[in-house]
Amino acid sequence: MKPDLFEAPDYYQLDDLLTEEHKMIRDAARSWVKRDVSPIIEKAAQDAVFPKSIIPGLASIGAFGPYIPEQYGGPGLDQISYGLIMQELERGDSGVRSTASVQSSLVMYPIFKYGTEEQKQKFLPKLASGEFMGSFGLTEPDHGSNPGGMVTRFKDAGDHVILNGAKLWISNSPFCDIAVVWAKDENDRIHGLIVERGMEGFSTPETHNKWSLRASATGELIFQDVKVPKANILPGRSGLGAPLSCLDSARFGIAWGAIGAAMDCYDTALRYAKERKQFGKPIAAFQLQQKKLAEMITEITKAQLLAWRLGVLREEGKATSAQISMAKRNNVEIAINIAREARQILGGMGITGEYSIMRHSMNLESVITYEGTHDIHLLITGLDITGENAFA
Ligand code: TGC
Ligand code: FAD
Repeated sequence: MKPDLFEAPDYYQLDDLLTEEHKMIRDAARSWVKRDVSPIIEKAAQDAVFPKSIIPGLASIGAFGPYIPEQYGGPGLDQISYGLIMQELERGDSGVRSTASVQSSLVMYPIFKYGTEEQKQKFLPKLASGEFMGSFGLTEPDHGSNPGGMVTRFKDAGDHVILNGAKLWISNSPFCDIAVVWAKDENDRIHGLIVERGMEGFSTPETHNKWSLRASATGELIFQDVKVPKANILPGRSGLGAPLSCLDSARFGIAWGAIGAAMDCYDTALRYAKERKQFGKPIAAFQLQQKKLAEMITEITKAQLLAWRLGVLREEGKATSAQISMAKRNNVEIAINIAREARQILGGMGITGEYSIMRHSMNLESVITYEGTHDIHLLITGLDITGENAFA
């Protein structure tokens, strides 16, 4: 793979909207990605392995639970810092951002928000340091967009419950130490349970043959009469709203992350277009290539503004789920379109692993599907503006 020469576009001087601390956190993440992710990520993706060697580095830049308070081992940062870290990670690879998103928003967040003090003390510091890695089990083989239909269940058995069922498409599952699993009780009420590796009847087979997110490990969570102590049930909230609130946090991170992938594709294509000559001049001099590049930077700038404003609203506790959906949907869509156009600017070279674009392009096919599909987010906006539910 070519050396990482990335220079971040900032067409509207959006850096002026950031504090010195934001810029420091972002730059630290950017340098770490250049040094520790870019040199190894192409091979990891080609080999379809998650590079576990980067786990301590992810922890060191505060990527595990950025907004978790220091008393629980987190760095206690604000929402924009969280977004900026996700942007830089996804600039490197969506799979790396995915691992951090799941750990932060889908494992640490529910424990922090809905867990007991004992659960927080037991799990959060180890998750923040990367000593423990977590996964989040919501999706099932027959219930993806409609998680409320889940059939994974648990029954009361004294001081513990007995859990049965299966989750599919679970990021980090093959190597997770714990899984935050959503399952129904005997009254059909959804609860979060912390299932620990080593519990009898719990297995995590890996899903192979992915053409997307190859540097992230995906698998199943299978529960066969697993005895889960009642002390591992998250007591703070039940019902579908509990896992969906975690998705709000993860979708917010993706709205920022997708900009990172888009920026990397744009930057690569711009540099290539200036250097590559055909018909005696740089291809950047042709109007058709300029149109592609000009549209890319316009869309990136709009996405940056959307993400920044959402970060402010979220920090103030005012962001709605529908606003988060709009940003996730828009920013992933512009990123996938930019990746496609950028690849064309590189001609044949665009399909090789010498450049990051094809990898981003394939990764974004997962990003546009997980955390709510493109269609589901459109329907969330539709419901919000019309008051009419078009899901079912
Ligand atoms: P609905 O009746 O609308 O809502 C049920 C209850 O939940 C509340 N609610 C929310 N609460 C917090 N945050 C949100 N975003 C919420 N959306 C809804 C709602 O108020 C209600 O509360 P209550 O108290 O009245 O019961 O539920 P529904 O069954 O009609 O479904 C709505 C729908 C389709 C929008 C929802 O199910 C959905 O978002 N589906 C998409 C599923 C999804 O996104 N799965 C993601 C799995 S995790 C993942 O992909 C990780 S990828 C790895 C990585 O991040 O990198
Ligand atoms: P389906 O729900 O079957 O959807 C199929 C198609 O139907 C889609 O185009 C969808 O938009 C459309 N559709 C569905 N309902 C409607 C409707 N009402 N109206 C119009 N169109 C509709 N899940 C987790 O719980 N944890 C994870 O860590 C996790 N990681 C993932 C990692 C990867 C790489 C991938 C690919 C997925 C991951 N997921 C995870 C699962 C992901 O959230 C689901 O794939 C996603 O929610 C869609 O569910 P589905 O694949 O079952 O598709």
